[in-house]
Amino acid sequence: MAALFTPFQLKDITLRNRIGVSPMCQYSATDGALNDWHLVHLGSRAVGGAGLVIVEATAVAPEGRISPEDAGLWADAHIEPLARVNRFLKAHGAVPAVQLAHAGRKAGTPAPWRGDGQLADDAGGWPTLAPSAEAFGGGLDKVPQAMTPADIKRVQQDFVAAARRALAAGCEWLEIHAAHGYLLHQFLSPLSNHRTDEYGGGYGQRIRFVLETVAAVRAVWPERLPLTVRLSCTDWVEGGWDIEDSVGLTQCLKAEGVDLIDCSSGGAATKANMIIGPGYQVPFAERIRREAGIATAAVGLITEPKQAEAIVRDGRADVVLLGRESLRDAYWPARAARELGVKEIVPAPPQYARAW
Ligand code: FNR
Ligand code: 531
Repeated sequence: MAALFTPFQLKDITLRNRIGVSPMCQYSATDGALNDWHLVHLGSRAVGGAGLVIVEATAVAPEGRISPEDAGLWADAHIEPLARVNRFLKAHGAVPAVQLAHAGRKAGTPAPWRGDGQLADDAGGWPTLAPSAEAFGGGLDKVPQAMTPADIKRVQQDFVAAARRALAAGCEWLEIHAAHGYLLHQFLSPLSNHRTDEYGGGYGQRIRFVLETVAAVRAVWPERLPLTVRLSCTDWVEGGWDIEDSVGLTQCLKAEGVDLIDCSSGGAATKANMIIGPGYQVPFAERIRREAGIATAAVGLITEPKQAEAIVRDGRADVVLLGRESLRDAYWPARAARELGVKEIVPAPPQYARAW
């Protein structure tokens, strides 16, 4: 039996298999609202057999958008467009999930095909926020405002309000984005957090914002539904955030009621010594799973069925998330089932039965 196609239960939610679609910005929302593009883009991956479909980084506040066209859950008007997508995902066997995000100092950039750098405040951009008044660099040169205690409380409440909206929209799995150099990661990493108050300085202070935000979200997110966190397990920079920091944080997150860690890396600095290759981040998922005793998702250049099968079979992660491979092949799970000899596990929609 292929481990990749065994169900996975987390709290009251069961994935039909171990394959998830990694959250991927589509830069296609209108004032934060999803539309037909998202329905077809995400819906086709549920039809393709994914057990979990995670909607892209969804901004908890307008100033937290990476691009003006980011998805959002900062307003009640965002609920129904997301609910429409969730209904289709669920109807086709995938667990609907969303990733809540705030871009911090990396906010206000055009979609990759529309330009680079950061949009000027008077040209579609906006003033940005961060733990410290330090620009990311590398073309993202806007100096953010260092967040005041009031800003910190407001953004934490924005995450809580967005979680409530995600629940109202029918999401059954919630991921908090604390990776890729965005706001929560900016607080975690010593490369970006140079505060001198209780949210900065030592490790215990730098993790406070994330722990408080997660605890506040956990308090409104039903106990029966999975709450997960995506971490950049390492900054790939000497003196930056590293895997040992991630193991320690995971133990604190577990105590706050987090059910799974989604193990990514990078994004905190313009220059990082990333070692990239097939499954290059799987060791992080493996280490966190074993040392912190929590479920993990592995992501990063997972492209082949046998590769994905081995990750789950060998207990290196509980779920594998596909990013770009899923963009190349929405029906990857169905293909993987055929290649692994469990074709019957991913039933074709009746409309396609004669082809699968
Ligand atoms: C991404 N990625 C990403 N990550 C995240 O946490 N939230 C997001 O919204 C996005 N958006 C996004 C858009 C696009 C177009 C790409 C290609 C990637 C990162 C993605 O989820 C994944 O972690 C990486 O792409 C590595 O996995 P793959 O692509 O090697 O399978
Ligand atoms: C690329 C990226 C992956 C891993 C580390 C840093 C950057 N992604 C990140 C995405 C946006 C699109 C580019 C998000 O995490 C929202």
